Amino acid sequence: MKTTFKLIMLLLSATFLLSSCGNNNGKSSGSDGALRSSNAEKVYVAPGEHDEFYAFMSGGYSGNLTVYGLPSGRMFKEIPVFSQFPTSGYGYSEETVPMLNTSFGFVPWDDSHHPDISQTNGELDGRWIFINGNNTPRIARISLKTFETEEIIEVPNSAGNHSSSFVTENTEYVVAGTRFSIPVPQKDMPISEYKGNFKGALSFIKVDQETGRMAIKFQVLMPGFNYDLSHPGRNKSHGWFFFTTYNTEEANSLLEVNASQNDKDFIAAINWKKIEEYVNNGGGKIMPTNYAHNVYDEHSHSATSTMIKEVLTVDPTEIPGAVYLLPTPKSPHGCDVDPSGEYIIGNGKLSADLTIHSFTKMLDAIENKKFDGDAYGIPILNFEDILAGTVKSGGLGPLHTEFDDKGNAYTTFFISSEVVKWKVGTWEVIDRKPTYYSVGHLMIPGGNSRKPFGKYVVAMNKITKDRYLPTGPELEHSAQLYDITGDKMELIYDFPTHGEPHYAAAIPADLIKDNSQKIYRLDENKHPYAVTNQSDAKVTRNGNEVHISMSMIRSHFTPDNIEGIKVGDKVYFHITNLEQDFDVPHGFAMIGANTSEILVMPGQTKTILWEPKQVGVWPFYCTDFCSALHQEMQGYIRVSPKESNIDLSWSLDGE
Ligand code: K7E
Ligand code: CUA
Repeated sequence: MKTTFKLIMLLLSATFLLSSCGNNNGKSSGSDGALRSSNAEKVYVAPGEHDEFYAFMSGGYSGNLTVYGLPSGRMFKEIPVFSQFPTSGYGYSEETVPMLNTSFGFVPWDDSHHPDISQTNGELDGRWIFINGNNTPRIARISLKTFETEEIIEVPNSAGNHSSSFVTENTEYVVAGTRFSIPVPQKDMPISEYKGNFKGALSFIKVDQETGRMAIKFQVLMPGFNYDLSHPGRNKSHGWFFFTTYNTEEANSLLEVNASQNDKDFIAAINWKKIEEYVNNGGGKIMPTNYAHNVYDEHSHSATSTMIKEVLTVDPTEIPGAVYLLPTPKSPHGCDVDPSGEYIIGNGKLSADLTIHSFTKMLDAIENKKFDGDAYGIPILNFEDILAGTVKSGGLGPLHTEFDDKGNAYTTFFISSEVVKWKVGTWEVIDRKPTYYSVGHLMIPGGNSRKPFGKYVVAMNKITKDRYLPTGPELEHSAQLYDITGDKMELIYDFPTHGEPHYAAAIPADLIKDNSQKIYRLDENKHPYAVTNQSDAKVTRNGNEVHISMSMIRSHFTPDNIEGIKVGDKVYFHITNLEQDFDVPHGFAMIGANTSEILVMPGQTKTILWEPKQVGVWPFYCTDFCSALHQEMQGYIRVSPKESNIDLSWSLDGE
């Protein structure tokens, strides 16, 4: 790094130090080192240079996924997933409306918590990223080539799709577990009869290795607990999946008291390979149901939604050896598996300690049939038989754990607001650092795989308060970046995040950036209304439906004058961007349209519906500043009364 830059950073940080004197709310003591110039260098990515990692942060109640660079904390993109997004027209354009179809109809929002990047042999492979929709249970798959949502599958028999979406180590499955148990199938019954009658469905969704297409292979119908989080076994425990449960009391009211009665709840260990074998041999029961499967095609630039009418369910008690319950104190939240696959960590959120189960001991106990009773026919193992160790941390409210590549684990503590670093195997606490404030998940690039990249940990905090300039009562959440290359963690940066990121997933940029798509090729455009040559632009009428096949290029629309439209028409603008250069989108906006604008990428076709309500001559324009003559990129539509007999006509420059 240039010495002048070092000098500037030194001066800057010195002023920073001075100006924060007496105004540090005890949050920036010298010991955390965050104000040292060497730390400024660690996060500084010079103009024109690129970050080392992509970080994908769940959008929480924004329903989307945001992309950041690490270490800079710069936000690159918001990828619309479950929510309508006027920035691109996602969920407004005719082509993308089907993506948000569900068995409840069009649902333009969700609550997304846990992104997970596809893996091969337990290592991140950069093909896709999956994320869950919590509220109206759905799983989405996003291409890491186009950074667009390619597929959304609804999950039937589920409610509060929270222990989702995590992938097995060759992306054989993406797994989705229900948080709320419900009647399966749904029916009208008294809520007070919950206990013993509701079920918790754990869904195993098969992923096609070529196309990424998802299909629900089977659902395991578990007892009516709450299934909170999950993680796959890996390495030696590949073939198993682990789910934390709470409310094993099966309370249906005032859960804060009634679901905290049992000293221990469970981690459910699911041998999915065994169940897969069982269903491949004809096991399981087909249940009628109804759920949406929505797929976006990158060549027709269009999505289709198909309703699927049945799902294969399995009763775990009918498959010997398929499911066991591991007692875990105390209302566990996070459920994490170390890179070796040997240790399963339960973060009892009402406990101070972490419980670590041993996979080897679990298998021994199963083999020797050392059970401590059962729950609805599912064997419960003995806590002591499977315990690998306990981390006595002294923290409060453990939530989530991630791993580095040096045999360390990092756990967040919500109540005591800190990240605690501990040694896997000896369970000793090595370091602890405060977070500002009240951390939920944390994330290490690849920290949920066989091969973590242990350079940074990102803490995702729930409370922001005084970390940034105030923006009224509503503040964005705050992420904090720690350098974890040394023995002690060092807080090096804060950056605001959008929505409420719960979990995140990050990957070295090298595994993605060279595959990133730059344009859509016009010669591959299969959209039925595509105009690949501007002389093909046309307007057709079919009753009161008018289809305008329009093209756009710097800096005009073809056509840009259209007459013969009438009040009461349904006017579809199908617009193709003829550009074939990277990063030259054009937008399209029509006065009075009850949708959003659309942003059309080079080579792409998008459609927006406009229903003219008033007679007159109405303008449209390009929304993206695309050239020096962007303001000239406009046109007019003449709208005549319903009964008028003006013929359809269209032109560009009188032609
Ligand atoms: Cu802990 Cu939804 Cu993973 Cu939030 S969850 S923190
Ligand atoms: Cu095209 Cu502005």
